[in-house]
Amino acid sequence: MYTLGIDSSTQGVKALVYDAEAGKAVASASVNFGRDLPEYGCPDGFLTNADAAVRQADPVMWAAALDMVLARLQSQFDTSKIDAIGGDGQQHGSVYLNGKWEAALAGLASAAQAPASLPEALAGALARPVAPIWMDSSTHAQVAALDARFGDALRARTGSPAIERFTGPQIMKFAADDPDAFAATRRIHLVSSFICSLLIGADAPIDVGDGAGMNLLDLSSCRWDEEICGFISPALAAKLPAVGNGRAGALAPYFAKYGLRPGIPVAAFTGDNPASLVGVGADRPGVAVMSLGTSDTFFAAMPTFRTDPDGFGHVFGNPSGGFMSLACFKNGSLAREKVRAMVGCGYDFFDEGAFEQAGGCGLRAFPYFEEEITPIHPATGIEADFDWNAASDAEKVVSVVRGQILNMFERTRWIGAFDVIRVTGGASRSKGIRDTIASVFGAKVETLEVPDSAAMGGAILASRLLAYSRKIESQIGPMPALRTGM
Ligand code: XUL
Repeated sequence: MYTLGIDSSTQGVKALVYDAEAGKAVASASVNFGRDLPEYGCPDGFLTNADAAVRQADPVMWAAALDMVLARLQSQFDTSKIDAIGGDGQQHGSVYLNGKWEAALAGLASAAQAPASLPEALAGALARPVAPIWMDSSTHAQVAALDARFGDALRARTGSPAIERFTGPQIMKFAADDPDAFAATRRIHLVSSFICSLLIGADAPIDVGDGAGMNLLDLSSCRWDEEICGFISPALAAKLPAVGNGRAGALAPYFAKYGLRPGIPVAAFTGDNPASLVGVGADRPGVAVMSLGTSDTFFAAMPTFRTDPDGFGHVFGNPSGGFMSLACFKNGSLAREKVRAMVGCGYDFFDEGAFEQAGGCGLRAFPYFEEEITPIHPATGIEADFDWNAASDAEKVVSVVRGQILNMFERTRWIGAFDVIRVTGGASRSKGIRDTIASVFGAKVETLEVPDSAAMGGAILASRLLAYSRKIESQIGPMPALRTGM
């Protein structure tokens, strides 16, 4: 049984084929927005904007990347062998579709009138040409309004306080800034449910893992919170898709051009972090995961609902049932890349050499190139507690990594103490970073052979869906109950 996991992330899209019997990936393909789709003007995954708080992407680029990654996959794997599809998207980002969206989906679902490409299918169907992504922090006013109205109840109901990048405040800002375009919006999707909708040629549900990143979902009932939605806009509820995990629909005929079999089941897509939780095998309590990507995230499965008393962390749905905790640090890999460019060194030095030279220096520096979210801190550049300019290259590298990991330790104590931390994402290749994590957290650090943990999680969710529908549940453990809401 082969399943496909698709990860639509900040900087690109990955497609991974998973052999469920062997429990491993057998093929993969990727597309990088900056390198492969430069015509969309998003070298790091977002459009340049004079306002550093505004981070938006072109959703058509995500669709074009889906076409491209499936074509690439087809050139190296017999895609007709794939039996089910699952996947994920970068969290919080939102796509605004108008009245033509339904026809666009119908085109993908019809073998007769299939469009030439996904961007062609989407032509004229966007109510808003841009999609705000998780890096956006331009919604201070909306966060303040939600705080004033709901206070702690927001955290108790949705798992997070009002947060700038979360979709609810983003929708509220759009409704205020462009009421006409908001009125023309028929459907609002997350990145995950948008990609899943294209695949099934119908509106896909928003899953509980990703839906929890909106400030709109009541986690106890898994339904949209009518009061919060109504406060954001009385017109909002009708624009949201259903909430639901499990099967989203069947693969649309359009995708036959990539050798895939139309009709195979597609699981509801989730957020990249909930997908990674599944992909690294940490969807049962006991193990924490550190994902070192564009953002650095720290998360773990959580059996009982508990929120961060300091208000920086979040609770999301765990696609395997129950909840997961998460803390997200915006200055992750892009910040490390900036420091590497400042020092002018290669990965050998950044990942290991610097730590051999200055590992015990005890210095700390915090890289605030982007406005930080955990904790909230303005984009001030490097903040060091020593003379940065007089420091050696090795001290610069080591102090920044130490600063990042110490901050992570401090801000994740509410989640609990862990004996084992599984490290994933590009930067997990660095021995220096792994050793720093082990000493700061006092934990055993495990790396995984799964570099694409989110895509892997999507593929695993697809394989569970398939196994469930084939009634072999007893061989793989219980499937989470299907949860659907408004
Ligand atoms: C999580 C978050 C990021 C994005 C992109 O809250 O904002 O981790 O999911 O990876």
